[in-house]
Amino acid sequence: QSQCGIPLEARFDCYPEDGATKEKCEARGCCWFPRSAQSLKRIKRIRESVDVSYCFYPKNYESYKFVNVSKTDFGLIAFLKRNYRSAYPDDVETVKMIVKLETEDRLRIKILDPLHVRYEPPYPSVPIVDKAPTDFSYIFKYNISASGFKILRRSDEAIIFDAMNLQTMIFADQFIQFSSLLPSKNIYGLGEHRSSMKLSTEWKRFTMFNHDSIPTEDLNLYGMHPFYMNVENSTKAHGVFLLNSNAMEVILQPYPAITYRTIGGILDFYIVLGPSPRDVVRQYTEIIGRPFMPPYWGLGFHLCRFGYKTLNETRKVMQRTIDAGIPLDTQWNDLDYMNNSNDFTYDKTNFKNLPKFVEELHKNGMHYIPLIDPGISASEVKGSYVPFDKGLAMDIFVKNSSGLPFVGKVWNRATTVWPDFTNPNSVDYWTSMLKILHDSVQFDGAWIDMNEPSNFLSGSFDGCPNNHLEHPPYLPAIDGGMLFYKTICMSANHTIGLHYDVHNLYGFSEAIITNFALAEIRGKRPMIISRSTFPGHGKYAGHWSGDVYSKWTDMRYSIPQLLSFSLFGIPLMGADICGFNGNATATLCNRWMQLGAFYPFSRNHNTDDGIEQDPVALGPDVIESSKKALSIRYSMLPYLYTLFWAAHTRGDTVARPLFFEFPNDWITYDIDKQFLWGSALMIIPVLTENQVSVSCYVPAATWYDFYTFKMLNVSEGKTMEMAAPLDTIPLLIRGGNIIPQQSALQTTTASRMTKFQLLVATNESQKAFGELYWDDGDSLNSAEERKYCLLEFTMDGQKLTSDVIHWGFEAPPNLGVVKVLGISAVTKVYVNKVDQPFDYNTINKYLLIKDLNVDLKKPMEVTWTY
Ligand code: MIG
Repeated sequence: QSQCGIPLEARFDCYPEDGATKEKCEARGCCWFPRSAQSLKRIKRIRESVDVSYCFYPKNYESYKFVNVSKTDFGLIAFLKRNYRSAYPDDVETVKMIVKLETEDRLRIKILDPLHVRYEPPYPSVPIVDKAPTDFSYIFKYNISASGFKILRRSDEAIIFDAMNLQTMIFADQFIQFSSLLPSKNIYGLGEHRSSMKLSTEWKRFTMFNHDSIPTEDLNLYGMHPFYMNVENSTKAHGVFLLNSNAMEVILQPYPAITYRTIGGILDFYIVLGPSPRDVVRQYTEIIGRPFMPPYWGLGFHLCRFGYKTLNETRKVMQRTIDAGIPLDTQWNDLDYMNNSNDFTYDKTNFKNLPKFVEELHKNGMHYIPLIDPGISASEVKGSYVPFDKGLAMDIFVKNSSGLPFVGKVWNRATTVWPDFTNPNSVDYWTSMLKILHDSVQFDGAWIDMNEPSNFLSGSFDGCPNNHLEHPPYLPAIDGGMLFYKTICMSANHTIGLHYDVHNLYGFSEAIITNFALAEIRGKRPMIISRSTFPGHGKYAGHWSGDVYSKWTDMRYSIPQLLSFSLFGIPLMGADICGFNGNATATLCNRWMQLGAFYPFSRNHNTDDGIEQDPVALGPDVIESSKKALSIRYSMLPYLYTLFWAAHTRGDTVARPLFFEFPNDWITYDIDKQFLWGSALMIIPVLTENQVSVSCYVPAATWYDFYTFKMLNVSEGKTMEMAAPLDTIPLLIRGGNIIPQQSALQTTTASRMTKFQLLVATNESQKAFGELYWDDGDSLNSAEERKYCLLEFTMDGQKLTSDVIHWGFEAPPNLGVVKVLGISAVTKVYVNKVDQPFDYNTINKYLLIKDLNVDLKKPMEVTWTY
């Protein structure tokens, strides 16, 4: 009994399934302490949430203990043996632990079955390290007479991962459990979920099993990201990634501690040491792959809806948007364009002139993206539908356990089959299918939906076989209460493994193949937005947050969602602006268009059974704020594009939580109603109805109001009320940054031809810095092949200069305007030593130099006197 005296917050659940009793608990060798009737009621009410378990592991519970440890060049290899059985079938008696100190800032700990090959995801393709590092920012500690290990940060000896007592570790065939104590409650990540950005440690369960469901708190959603970042009490940050693709749940409890439960594969942890949040994301994307470079036009505004029904309707909505002067780059179509909802076809009646329409878009510098579903109809007349016939001939479809194509149902297809994107021939298959459509409709990107994969049936027409894969001994708390709920059977087969193991990789594998196919077909940069995701996805595609409601709360939660995907290395992200399900009101859409103008991926889209919600449909107020906010976006595109380049090449984030820039200000750790673009722009959206001001937190720095350029000198972080008239989203520029801008025109194609402007926001020491990355916006591998220009801008005292770091591509437009904020009254200005007329605003204290025409190829210099 003395072994059971454990404080509540440190109790690890020994009976995660339903139906625990004293007898069953003690049979597991665990402690039984029922709690009051009241807490019992609470547990019942919140079904999906967990609580302190009645049944928990005692202090001396020994699962695996070291039997042998040998040092290697890279770390060590150990064997651990289990003393007695767990409650789950097929315990692995002896496990092997490989500790590899991979780089100065990264170590990898793999725990596996030395005698049997178990499933390991083939992608993301992680770096192979063959040179042992000589210096480490961490210490790996173990105690051979005990069982586990600890990882410490070398600089301050902070314990960042403490599994010293592998008390709760279980390694059975279909149940693997692992717990660790964590250094602080500042935990972020663990997607895809709807939650605040900083995750709750109040016995919170995060289930990961890719699933098509309306984003709801506590549900497993479209993607899986078993990665978290933790900011320690010292303000240093580290990250932990568990590379495993099986259905999983992760529990956070108040100690704070984490418990992973996965029902297959192996344990393969990557731990990165930061120490800044920015370093953590860089180190994480070094493992999983850096984000792809989107085409320039992909950063424009996108218009879409389900239910246009005809091309005329599509054209009408697009045209009224353009006529209203709202910037727009890309028109989308949902299922409507297809013939009978069949991929790679178009409706020759209602979308008769689709090929011509797309040609016209191109002539106007615009682009077109259609929806593509992975499910292929298996019920067309034989010989009439190439995607099915050819897929059969190429043996490309996912197979059921009897070796025939697995059959389910999606849309009005009587029967549906799914390509296996892990089949090496799927590249050829998918490329030739996309090409069939592209030969007539020259689309520019792909919107890949339903790739969880989503199925209208649970399994096939007769369900799924009754076996241990479909009904594992432990079921993580997934929506629908069974693994094959609204998806493919777990015992279906893919080239690289069972659906049981690869389910969570389906969307990711489709994104990879679609990326290859589009590059091949178009010879240009692919623009892909996918609903389902997995670590490494950002290297190939972006993401949108699925079927959110047209509600204020959904708009509010889109921000933590966006910021979490920044952490996951998927910066090209956004929610359906104005919401997908339900009907948007004008007041909601007014504010959502303003916020959505600052989603890295900015698209208005909604369901076929909602009212129209394109900005014009909702009236003059929405038109005005859309125009205003999107014009700001378009004027900022050179900056946004440069941020994407920094993400692509350095692993930086684009949309950024405040704590990335202000890690020493702990108040920022909880902030997820405002966010930043890079280091320079703070976005403060209005998230409640009928408000014309918004309360926000402004960390200590020099800031400038975006609209007036008035300086806000914040010496200590504080909460402030910002005016937010209906047509305005509050924005602040942070001193110390130089932002390259252009004029906002109707499309990005037109905007990118306009002269550059530099917005110089001076900091307290009269300094500022900025970069401009510029390429043709659409070629493959521009960054890799050095077909770009890279400029650096530096302001120091009374001087602003530009440096040409690389000039490898046709010139960017000349510089036309320079604004310098936050300086004293100027008496004279020289541009490249030539006297220059200027304006100085004495009220808001900024310098404005207009009508310049400076070639950026040569270093430039602007100086002034006071
Ligand atoms: O609702 O293709 O999330 O954006 O409009 C099920 C129709 C299928 C789900 C996507 C949504 C899209 C819709 N699709």
